[in-house]
Amino acid sequence: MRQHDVMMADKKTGDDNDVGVVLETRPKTKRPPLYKVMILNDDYTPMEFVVHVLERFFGMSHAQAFELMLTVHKKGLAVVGVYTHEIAETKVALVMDFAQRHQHPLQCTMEKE
Ligand code: TYC
Repeated sequence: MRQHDVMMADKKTGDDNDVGVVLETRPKTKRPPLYKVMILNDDYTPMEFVVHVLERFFGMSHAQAFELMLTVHKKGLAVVGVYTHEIAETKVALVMDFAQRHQHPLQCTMEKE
């Protein structure tokens, strides 16, 4: 049967084969939203404690940690890492708990990038 004849047959019977299904041509690769984790300066937390926090929870070398601690000390705050929501939330909670247990007022917060 010719294409014209098929179409005419469909028109009469409503026997339509492609009923509005859109097929994906590309796979979805959506990235999750990211969050900056920051630490804030204060007048009381010892420098060595901040360095230890950066090594322990943010995987920095001693030299990297010392440098970033000094940035926070001078500028007031710095981004210490960028993570997905759940990981950022966990880092903030771990740092805040660790600081509180050592009775230091160190503050750690997160913000959408
Ligand atoms: N300002 C603190 C001091 O002089 C050191 C410090 C650095 C505290 C970074 C907090 O996030 C901080 N002892």
